[in-house]
Amino acid sequence: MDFDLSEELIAARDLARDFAEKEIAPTVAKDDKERNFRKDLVLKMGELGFYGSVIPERYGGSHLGFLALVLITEEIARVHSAMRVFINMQVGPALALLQFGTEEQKKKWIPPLVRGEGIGCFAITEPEAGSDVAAIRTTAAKERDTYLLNGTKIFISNAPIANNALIYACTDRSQKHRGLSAFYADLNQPGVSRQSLETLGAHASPIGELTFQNFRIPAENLLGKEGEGFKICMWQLNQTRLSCAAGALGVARASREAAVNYANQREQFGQKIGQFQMNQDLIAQMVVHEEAARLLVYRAAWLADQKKPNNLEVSIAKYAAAETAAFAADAALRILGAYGYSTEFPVERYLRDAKSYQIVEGSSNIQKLIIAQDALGYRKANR
Ligand code: GRA
Repeated sequence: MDFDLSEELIAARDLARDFAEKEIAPTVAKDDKERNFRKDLVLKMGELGFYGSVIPERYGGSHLGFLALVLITEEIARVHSAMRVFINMQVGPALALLQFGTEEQKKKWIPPLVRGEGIGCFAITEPEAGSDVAAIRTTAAKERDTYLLNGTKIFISNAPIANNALIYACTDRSQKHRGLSAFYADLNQPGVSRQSLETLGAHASPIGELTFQNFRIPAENLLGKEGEGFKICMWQLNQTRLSCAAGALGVARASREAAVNYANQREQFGQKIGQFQMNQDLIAQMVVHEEAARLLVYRAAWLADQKKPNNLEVSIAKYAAAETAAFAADAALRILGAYGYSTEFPVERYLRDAKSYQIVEGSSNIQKLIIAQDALGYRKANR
């Protein structure tokens, strides 16, 4: 077992840290408050290679691997959780294309995603299909050389601004999950309408609805075969869950750092509040949960880099990191008291952003279901 990071990985991590501290941090409070979409920063992250670490060089990536992806994501999320969502929106579709696309599809769509020029998203969730992916109702009817899409997707990150989308829709409703198919589509076409939504956290990450009304997609945009959509979706979620777990880790770390800094400065009853054991209890728990989550996230990424199955390990990592982020942000707020509750300081943002990790990319309950069913021998997670 080797816990050392290679020089290459350290360089990737430090580049992301430096970028986050110098370019994201100065305006984070304003961007959060004003719900700003920072296209300039999204593009810069592309220029710096943050979307290409798991993509081969021939499609514009650096092929550094999944460990690089999680290191970069953690650094970005530590400074502004909303900004790490863009990494997931570029990397998720790019990886699905890489795994299931034709050579033509890969050449056409992956390089713009890696550069951050073609802003991506993935459209799974619907008003009646959240945790239950097989309940997707959006239809894709084949008409000669096109598919006609009808339906509504909701809570789609990047929906208000994305150029392209990886869309999951039913090509055969009677086949339930086996009747789902995946499509890669240009969203700037007739038949697509967008509606922004406001959420508790991740304010600088636009989110919304996508409604398709006779939205025509060329048949060549089908990813994989008809009926493979559920399989592609589960595969894709396994990648994007990992990236999301790394984001949660960043929020947990930011919360712990804020709590420690404050506890070392603030004096009450004649001493630094770090001297009080009730605060030490919270800080010790934050440290332990964060370290445990980090090891789990790194292990899941390492398995991906070894090309070994990691669905179970990703679910464990995502669950641990999401719960850790929520715990750590809450604990930081308790330690900072009114300064934590105040919108003048970042801890209330950590708490708002942390809550998203218990919901997105498969809620904590869905991860527990996957983990417990594997442990009980009902359904293997790694298959
Ligand atoms: O028997 P079969 O041949 O029909 O195959 C079954 C199974 O073997 C079938 O699918 C297969 N399968 C898989 N194959 C490969 C299932 N899981 C996998 C896998 N991992 N790899 C049906 O399987 P099933 O277990 O009976 O399916 P189910 O009970 O209908 O659903 C399973 C489950 C609950 C895990 C699934 O629906 C799920 O993961 N739900 C959570 C949905 C989710 O994560 N949504 C995320 C939305 S996107 C998002 O949040 C964006 C956030 C952006 C950001 O912040 O980063």
